[in-house]
Amino acid sequence: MFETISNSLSNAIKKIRFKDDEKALNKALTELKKSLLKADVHHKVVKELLKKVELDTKKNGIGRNSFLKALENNLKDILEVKGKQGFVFASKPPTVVLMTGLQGSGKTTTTGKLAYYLKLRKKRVLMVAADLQRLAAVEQLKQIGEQIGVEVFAKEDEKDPIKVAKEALNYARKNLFDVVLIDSAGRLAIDEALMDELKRVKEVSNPDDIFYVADSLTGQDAVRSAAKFNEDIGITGVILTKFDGDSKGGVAIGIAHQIGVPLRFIGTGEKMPDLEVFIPDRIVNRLMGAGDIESLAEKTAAVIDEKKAKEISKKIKKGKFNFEDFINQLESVKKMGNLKSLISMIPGMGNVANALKNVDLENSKEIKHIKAMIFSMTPKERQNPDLILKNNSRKRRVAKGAGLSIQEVNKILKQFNNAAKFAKKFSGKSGMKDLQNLMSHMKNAKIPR
Ligand SMILES: Nc1nc2c(ncn2[C@@H]2O[C@H](COP(=O)(O)OP(=O)(O)OP(=O)(O)O)[C@@H](O)[C@H]2O)c(=O)[nH]1
Ligand SMILES: [Mg+2]
Repeated sequence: MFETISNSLSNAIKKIRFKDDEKALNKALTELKKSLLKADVHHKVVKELLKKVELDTKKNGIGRNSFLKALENNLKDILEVKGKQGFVFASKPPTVVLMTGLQGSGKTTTTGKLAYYLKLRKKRVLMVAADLQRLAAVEQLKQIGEQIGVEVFAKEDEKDPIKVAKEALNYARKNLFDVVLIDSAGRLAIDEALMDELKRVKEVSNPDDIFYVADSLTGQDAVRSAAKFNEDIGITGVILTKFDGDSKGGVAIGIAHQIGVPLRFIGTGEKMPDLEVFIPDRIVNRLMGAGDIESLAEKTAAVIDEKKAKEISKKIKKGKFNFEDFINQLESVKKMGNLKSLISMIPGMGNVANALKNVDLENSKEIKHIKAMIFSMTPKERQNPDLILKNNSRKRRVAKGAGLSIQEVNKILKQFNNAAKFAKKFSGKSGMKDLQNLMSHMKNAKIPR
């Protein structure tokens, strides 16, 4: 998510050679400035940050460590503003959230992503279709609701979003929902009619949070429009979307500081799991190249059922991992979102994440072939890959069903067999130890100095 900034920062840091003199410090500051501006951080924010880093470094004695410490502390200061972090539940349910933003910024998609995020955390969520401007808006939200299994409150033939919001809240209270997410209408630009409508929806729904959803690709325009929304209706959080695109990331560094409202979430793709909480401490770790094990652990904990995980690891140990397990595991990984953003949370893996930019786990040719093959198998065959391995007529049937050649099927079977063997070996005593060692290293990973 922050590979560009993180990489240019680490390049800047690498170039810094301190010999306790001011000339070296100035050079380091110039490098830092270049990398931040290149990442599109607003120039005023850069100036302020540099000044503080300079002062702090001098105060603690010019040196590489004091420079890095000063950078870390002041980055945290810039990212942290007064307000909530991540999703915060009201003391009395339902927690009501109003989603606002300009047209096409990603409000409806993000409403779905938040609902999915909360559903994985076992919350009962109601999404409210209060965008009655665009013809297909209600339908879009309904489709998302169906896809993630979250109820949508919609009123056919109703033209007044205020009425819809009101009724939705009554419905949510009566039916004991934990969270109500209200999707609102966007406009091409800020206009009175939009603000009036939002003010009235706000009045009737009395939201615990008002999120401003902004397209990170619009750069400083996102900051300006967020400031205007804050002035007019008062927002309590920003969500930046489309971070997976060409966004250089700088908006995320400056926006909270620039408008005085915390950045709460970041959208990193079009799919429902592609949402990340924005927690300043963790982001600074990522920026400084130390990864973000906490977020990674949270993400995996939310989608992996511990009991199932144990069953699978037992099977692996016995060498009994089969195609059915494979499909199930693939589904779990899909729930966690795009591979790139997951890998970038591992310390020191920023570059690997960059290399994976275009890897799509779901749609890669290999995975498609394997899936097609598995879906052409009988349940018995899925549970026991050997059945196909040793029987040519089964092999031919599966190949035909999957639209693959016998050679391709043979290759996949062989790969699967090797992978299962490898997994078995790795799950043995020494393998586990290696893994544990690796995990403890990752947990204790320090910012490289
Ligand atoms: N790549 C990427 N695309 C996104 C992201 N969030 C939203 N989109 C896409 O942006 C487009 C607009 O998203 P919507 O959720 O419909 O936006 P909206 O703000 O509800 O739009 P209106 O209701 O017309 O105002 C869709 O094609 C989404 O798939 C994201 O984080 N990454
Ligand atoms: Mg919408």
